Amino acid sequence: MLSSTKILVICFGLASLVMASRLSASEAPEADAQLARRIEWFRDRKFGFFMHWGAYSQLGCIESWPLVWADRKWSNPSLRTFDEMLAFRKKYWALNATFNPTKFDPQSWAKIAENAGMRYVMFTTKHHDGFCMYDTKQTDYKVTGSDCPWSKSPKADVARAVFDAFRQQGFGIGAYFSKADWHHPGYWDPQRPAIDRNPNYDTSKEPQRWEDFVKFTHAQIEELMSNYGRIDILWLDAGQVRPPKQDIRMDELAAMARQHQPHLIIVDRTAGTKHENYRTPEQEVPDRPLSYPWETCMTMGDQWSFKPNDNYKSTRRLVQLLVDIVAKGGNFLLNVGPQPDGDLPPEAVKRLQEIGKWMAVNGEAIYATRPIAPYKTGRVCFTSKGDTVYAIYLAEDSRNAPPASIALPRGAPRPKAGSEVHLLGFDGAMKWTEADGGVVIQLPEAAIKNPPCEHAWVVKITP
Ligand code: FHN
Repeated sequence: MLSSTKILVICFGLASLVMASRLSASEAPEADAQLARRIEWFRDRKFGFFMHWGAYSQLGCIESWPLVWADRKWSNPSLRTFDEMLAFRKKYWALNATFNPTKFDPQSWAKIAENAGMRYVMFTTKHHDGFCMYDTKQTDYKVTGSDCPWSKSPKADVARAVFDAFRQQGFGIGAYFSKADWHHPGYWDPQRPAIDRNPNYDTSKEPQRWEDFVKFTHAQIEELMSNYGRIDILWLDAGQVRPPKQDIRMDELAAMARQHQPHLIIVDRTAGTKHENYRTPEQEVPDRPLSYPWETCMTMGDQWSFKPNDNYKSTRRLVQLLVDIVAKGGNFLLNVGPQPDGDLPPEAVKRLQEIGKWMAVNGEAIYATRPIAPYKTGRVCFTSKGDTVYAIYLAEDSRNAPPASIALPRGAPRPKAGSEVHLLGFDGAMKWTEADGGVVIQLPEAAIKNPPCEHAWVVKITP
């Protein structure tokens, strides 16, 4: 009789293969197998560092969206007239002429992220505003452009500096790229009013204008796939860019990208096509495990880009989010917006350091684990690695030490005669007793008096 866990693992495996086959049905079977392997690589990494960094960081405003008249209520609420919008756009488009992050030190970013327990990075090579944080030959609106003060720096090609520094620390490398580009005349024609996030002309009536934009986009992706070393994930944002009105020819783009990067994971977000190799719930955690690979992307503060005095989530909240997501089989892509001077905000760094303390004790319950039913019961989340099970108790807000005991109810994974039961970060086996079809695990007095970590405590059950 197959246990519910084994049934789930088989279902997930089949779902992944279905996803892989849907992903690349038109390619050779080995391409499907390669992608399935890469998805498992991704799922093992669990915890990623997302950074939204661009010329907009100088304003401390939301990234790109303050440019959009139809979205001004949430992105630029002080605007009253379209003339004010045009004046704001003039100021925003000129931010490239003052971007000069003299404290930019990607090696220190990579060290901070590594110490936090993060294992892959996702960096904004170009957001919707079209400002390129890499040395593209397709436009002068770029950080290496002669009108940008930072272009004089040896680290002017910011994306290269970030990718090289994080790759040196053993990180997976993710390139965020916006398919929409509000600075390009093939998307927003500067001769016509731009009202919303979409092209401001009828692409079916001006096919050559749209074709110029498609070619520009493919050329930029080809630069990123050819000139920046090994890229593991191409994360394409701006889901409105899709057929029929905004057909960017994803089949062609994906085939080209994989010619340069054969192992590439492509995330054509919200497209629902074979080019969405994993799904990306944003600012939310699904309430149950999903039958396909997924990653929650979430801001540490209120917004993706740098915001002065941002309202960062507590370390306890962030640790417990990570546990909740991983127990449901997902990855956690946590975003911090670097400051315009190139430093990471100190309050964000403090949280990353504290998360790192927790991961140093409990990382084995996170990395390369897979879900196990019932995933979460009460305050206990479960992860598994082979026959080993981790029961992770999430501290109540008022609690700063492990509880005297942890109950694993009937049906939850449990120790059996001969199992070893340990608290991660604390030497010595723990005692457990049968209770109502489940078990109650007693925590040692010494561990309660001197907890191995804060925020969540991990019971490791080895058969
Ligand atoms: O519009 C973008 C937004 O600015 C940000 O980049 C997020 C990050 O996932 N993606 C889009 C909104 O879904």
